[in-house]
Amino acid sequence: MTGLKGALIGCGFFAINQMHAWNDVDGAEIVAICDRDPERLKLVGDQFGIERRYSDAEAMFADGGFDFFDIATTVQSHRALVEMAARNKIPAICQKPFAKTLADAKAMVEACRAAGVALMVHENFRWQTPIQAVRKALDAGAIGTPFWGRFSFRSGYDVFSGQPYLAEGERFIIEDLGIHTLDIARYLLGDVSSLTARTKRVNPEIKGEDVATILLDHENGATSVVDVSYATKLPKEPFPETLIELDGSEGTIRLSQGYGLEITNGRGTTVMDVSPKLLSWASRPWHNIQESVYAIEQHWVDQLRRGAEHSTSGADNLKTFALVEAAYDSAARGQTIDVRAML
Ligand code: NAD
Ligand code: 89V
Repeated sequence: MTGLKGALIGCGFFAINQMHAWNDVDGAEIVAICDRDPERLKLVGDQFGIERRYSDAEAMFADGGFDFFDIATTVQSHRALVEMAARNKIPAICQKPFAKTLADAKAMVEACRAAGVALMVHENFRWQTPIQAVRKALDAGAIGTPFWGRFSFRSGYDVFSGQPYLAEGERFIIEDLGIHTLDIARYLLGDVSSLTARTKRVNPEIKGEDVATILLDHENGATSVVDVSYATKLPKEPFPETLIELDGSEGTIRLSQGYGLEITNGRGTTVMDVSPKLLSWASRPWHNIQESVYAIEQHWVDQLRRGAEHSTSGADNLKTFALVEAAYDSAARGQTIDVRAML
């Protein structure tokens, strides 16, 4: 079967990972790229040998010749670009955060639904090898029915050196990183009915919050805590690991720093190494995220070919995005937010 041809827009910091991963994906290749910054366009075009280069997305669509659109720009342009894909009847992948507001995100999902094209949000953290291992253990019933969880990402890593824009927004850690942690909580413990959040800014050099603690009530009755921080200096830097604790009716799961997975139940305790692979183009400590980029891109191609829904479809991601908005709202008002009422 011939491979799918893709066009990527946004040749910035993270797109390098996306381009490397597309080279590894079975059944797809990138044939055109677009960036309004000529230096980034040249750098990525030359590095990955892409001849078709554009500074304007409309011009790229006018020339056509691609089967899907991979949006790797920052959030400001996401709605316009997803709607452009829908108008042109081209399936699209959109980086997180999906949109600036939940209302925009809903409009983007509706535009693609009405056009009959697939829309997937590049919410890659659930595709990380250690997270998949936890999901597999839960699905196998290793701890019975989970009733409590903690999803924790605490770090002192200088994330601003690679992504300087993160220091400039009114919103920071929940919108950029907590969005992944909230998605993992949903992926492992199910959808959320209400939440309560508290935030703080510790680093005086940035505008937004760099610490957040969020209490989630899941629809199935489980309770969990999502806690994220970029103001936590530890003896051994854990970036970019998500640490997990799950208690269930028949046992416990612990995913600890260094990618150790410990499962305890009536049969005793098993310990596994669930480290991600170091792909040929990857580098530590980012290899965990880089491998998940490859995994989500392969999933995009496989589901598109089957005509099946994507794990992080636009519709699915509305339920994660609502948690981000609810967390900011809860922290601002000091109240518990009814998430179901937002959807
Ligand atoms: P960046 O600023 O380095 O790159 C964005 C690029 O898009 C820039 O080169 C810019 O010139 C270009 N661009 C923006 N709007 C454009 C438009 N309308 N037309 C053409 N070009 C345009 O940003 P980044 O750090 O690469 O982040 C991009 C997105 O990826 C963000 O939404 C970010 O949150 C997300 N991200 C995701 C992960 C992950 O693990 N999923 C990791 C890092 C970043
Ligand atoms: O996923 C992200 O958007 C990145 C990082 C993992 C560094 O927070 O900003």
